[in-house]
Amino acid sequence: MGTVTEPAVTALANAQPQETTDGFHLVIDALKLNGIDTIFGLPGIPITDLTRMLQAAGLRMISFRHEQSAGYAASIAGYLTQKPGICLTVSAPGFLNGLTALAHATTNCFPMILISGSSEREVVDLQQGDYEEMDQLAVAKTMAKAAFRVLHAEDIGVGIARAIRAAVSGRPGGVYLDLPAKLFAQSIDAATGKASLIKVVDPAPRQIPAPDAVARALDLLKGAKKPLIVLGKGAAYAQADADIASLVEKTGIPYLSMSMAKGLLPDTHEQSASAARSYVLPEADVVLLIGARLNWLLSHGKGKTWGGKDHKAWGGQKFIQVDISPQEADSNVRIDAPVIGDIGSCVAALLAGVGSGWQKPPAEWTSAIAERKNKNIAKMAETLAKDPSPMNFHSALNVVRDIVRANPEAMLVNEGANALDFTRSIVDMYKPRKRIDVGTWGIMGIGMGYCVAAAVVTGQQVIAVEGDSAFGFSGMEVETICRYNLPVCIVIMNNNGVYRGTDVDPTGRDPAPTVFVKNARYDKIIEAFGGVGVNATTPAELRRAMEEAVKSRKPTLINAVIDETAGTESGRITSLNPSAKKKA
Ligand code: ADP
Ligand code: TZD
Ligand code: MG
Repeated sequence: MGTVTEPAVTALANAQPQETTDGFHLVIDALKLNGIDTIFGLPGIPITDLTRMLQAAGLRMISFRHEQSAGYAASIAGYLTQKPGICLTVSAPGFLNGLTALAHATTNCFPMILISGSSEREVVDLQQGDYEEMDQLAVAKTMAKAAFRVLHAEDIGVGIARAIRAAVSGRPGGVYLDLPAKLFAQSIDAATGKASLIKVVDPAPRQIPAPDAVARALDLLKGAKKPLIVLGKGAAYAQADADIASLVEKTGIPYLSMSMAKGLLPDTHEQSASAARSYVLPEADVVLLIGARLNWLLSHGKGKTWGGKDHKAWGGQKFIQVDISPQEADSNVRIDAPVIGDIGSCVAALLAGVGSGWQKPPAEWTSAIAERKNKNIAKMAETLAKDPSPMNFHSALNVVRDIVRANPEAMLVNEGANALDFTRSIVDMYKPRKRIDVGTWGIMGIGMGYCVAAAVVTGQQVIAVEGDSAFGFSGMEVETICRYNLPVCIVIMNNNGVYRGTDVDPTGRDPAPTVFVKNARYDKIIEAFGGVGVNATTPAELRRAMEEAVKSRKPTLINAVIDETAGTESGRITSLNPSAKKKA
């Protein structure tokens, strides 16, 4: 600057088209800048062009048949990668279809961002009846960890940065980002646009626990006669696998893995107390919780499960809780030693305090556990060895157990009631973050979305064990699996219904609410899309089909015919089911 500005030259410069960018490109550039490489979604107004442009820009755009599956895929992608999983939907109904998954992500502490296009603000706010009109931001707020809307192209960088930080920092959760239709076409100067983008620095900052909190926890643990460690999916999420394994092994303390923490240490580990769960919970005197909440899945830390006299009474345990959320402690029972921070930092600090001279737990405790455990394992082996006709859950899952043992890198997706509970207890996991399931809500419908995400994110073989009811919630995504040619082997435990297939309508008019078409051939569904369908009526047929699926990596659906009388009402959680007292 500072030289003489000759009028003719200035005019020429002004005549040159100024380089511009628009909302579409800024959204894509902001996501790319932050290392987002995969989007799960479903196109339509106003985001159709965005989906095309994302793909053209080199991001992976995985297009689903229903937003709920896209949302579940995004949520579990977040869990597996520690980067927010992105779900992209259209307005009102598309947004609402994605919202269940957003709430699910928040509930499970998975980082996810639901990005929805929305209709014209001034029309929506005056409720003048726009195309797909809805105040999406207001609706999302109640179910998300945070919710934002961007109105101006210049703010896209900030909007996406805030969404990423909110999703992954502290306790992870679901974040909603509202992008109105008009934003996408807004054009601004390209350099201004570029300068407005933010590459988020340290999106999930470590949170170091206070040394006195760590010392308090170690003191408590040292004095324990019957210590127990409980590993939850927060521990799996944290990716501090080596330190967690060291802590368990150096202290010699028996441990339980919550469902999605299975495999953090191999389920066959000698310190695993899973096969003696009902013995260790009431007996333990000090319990170290790592990334596990004392919610319904742990009977709220009290009641008979924990040795309390009745369902409200506390047992005698003292609790140490390692968690990133300071509000989690005391949510259900007293936490004597909260250790607040990220699990990586907390476990490292505990490990440093444990050192090398740690006194292992008394042999009376560990041998009493081993005795129960061995007895239960032997009993289970007997049941698994039986070969009834038709197959039951045990004889079918004995096959799945072998296939997973032979393929420890494979991802295991699991939903249903009996199909879930039996799989959890029968199929051992060997590596961290390989088992993904119904999570905190016990939700049905995650199945095919999780399969797609697991295959896309990890590139590994996916094995899904699905109740026939559970499968129905997302079954159409079998087309998605075939379209992207993903290495997914779906095994449907077909017992003709919800829990079992034996109910009848006492009036004789309709099918009972819990039963489906008898002897349905789910394997035919995948054949419509070019996948491999197999009807398996024996463990040998199931084994052959699973081995072939894993070898070929072809999309495969196996209809495993299970005795319709084999299941129990609500699987393992029958006690939570209010049953009618009045008898007819
Ligand atoms: P589970 O269902 O396996 O018992 P929960 O979902 O109940 O596990 O608990 C997970 C816990 O882990 C949550 O309380 C959450 O705040 C915590 N958490 C998640 N990620 C981290 C992390 N990186 N560091 C510390 N705590 C975490
Ligand atoms: N809807 C949603 C979204 N989540 C739920 N958990 C349920 C309904 C209720 N539900 C369960 O809790 S398990 C289940 C339902 C409908 C299905 C059980 O039948 P299944 O499994 O065929 O999947 P089993 O092997 O027959 O028990
Ligand atoms: Mg069933």
